[in-house]
Amino acid sequence: MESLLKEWDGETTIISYDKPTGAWIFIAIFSTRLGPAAGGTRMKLYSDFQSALQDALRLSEAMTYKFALSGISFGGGKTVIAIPRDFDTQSRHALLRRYGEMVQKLGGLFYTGPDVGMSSTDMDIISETGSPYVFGRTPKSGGAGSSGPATALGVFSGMQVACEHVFGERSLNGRRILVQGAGSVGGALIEYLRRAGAVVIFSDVEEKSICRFRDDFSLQCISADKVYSVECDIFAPCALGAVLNNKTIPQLKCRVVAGGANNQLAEPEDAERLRDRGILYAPDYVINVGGAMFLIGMEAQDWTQENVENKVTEGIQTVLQQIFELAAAKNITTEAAARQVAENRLSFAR
Ligand code: PPY
Repeated sequence: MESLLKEWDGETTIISYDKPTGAWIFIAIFSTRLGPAAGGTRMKLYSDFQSALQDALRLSEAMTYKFALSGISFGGGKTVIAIPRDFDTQSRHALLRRYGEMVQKLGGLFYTGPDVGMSSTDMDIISETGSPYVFGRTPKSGGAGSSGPATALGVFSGMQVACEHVFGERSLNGRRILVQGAGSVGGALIEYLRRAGAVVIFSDVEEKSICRFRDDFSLQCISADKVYSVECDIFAPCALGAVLNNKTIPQLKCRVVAGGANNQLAEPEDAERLRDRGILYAPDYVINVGGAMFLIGMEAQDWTQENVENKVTEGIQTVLQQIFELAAAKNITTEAAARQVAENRLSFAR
């Protein structure tokens, strides 16, 4: 744990052990240079304490770049709630309320919202004690609801720019696109892609999503063991993190990776592995910012749905274009280019 924290370049990490449930809570605040830190709360089972902490630290850094690149005046943070193996779901409500109290005590240093393992209903509960520092409540409770469709719109828009860069045209018509994870982001993305005339194939482990897209939409469903080796134009990871690694990258048969999941690269070297294979990678924190823009825009900036859609589309396309051009001009990876643009904006704000 000591080395993880020593090597991390962020500002503050708050670690709390929730005795009644045995859950660990990590609130990582990477940067408040552009404003109070904001980022979702992720709740899941981790193999160990270290990997939970590491997830929080890395995700909070990505949030910092995400806001810097999208022009939203927030810093980057993230919470991981690592539940124990024998977690009693009955105790979930009380745990979320205690977590809300922690957020409340931070007094506006950190704002949160949903992430993996969290729903708008969970945000309602956290908000009972954590208000007004909670984004993404249900519309019934005054929130903007699910951010999945806005994230998907951003990924869709980013794919068009990636296609222009690689194939010379923005259109996704006829492109073969593999969506990994057909949940709230992947599912909405599939709908955008189908409307644009793309040939969509997908993979998922949830029976409900498989039934919906394979049986009702007649899409080809790829089994989990083949997902990295299927031939396609674009691979869109919309589920797990670390799916781009030294095992999977050599198998890929795509020209572009562009998806909604956070932390897609297992380690920094994977950006080079992708480039060496001639695959254009749209950095995750650039292309998946639509959800955060939606929640913050609708709930804190008085944007309309139409404002959100325009800003998500234009914002992501402009920045992504700039990053692809910089990467090509300087012969660096798109990940390095994104970092340069983000760091530049961060230092400018200082
Ligand atoms: C993410 O985009 O990864 C998030 O965590 C979304 C978010 C960001 C800020 C507030 C609420 C949710």
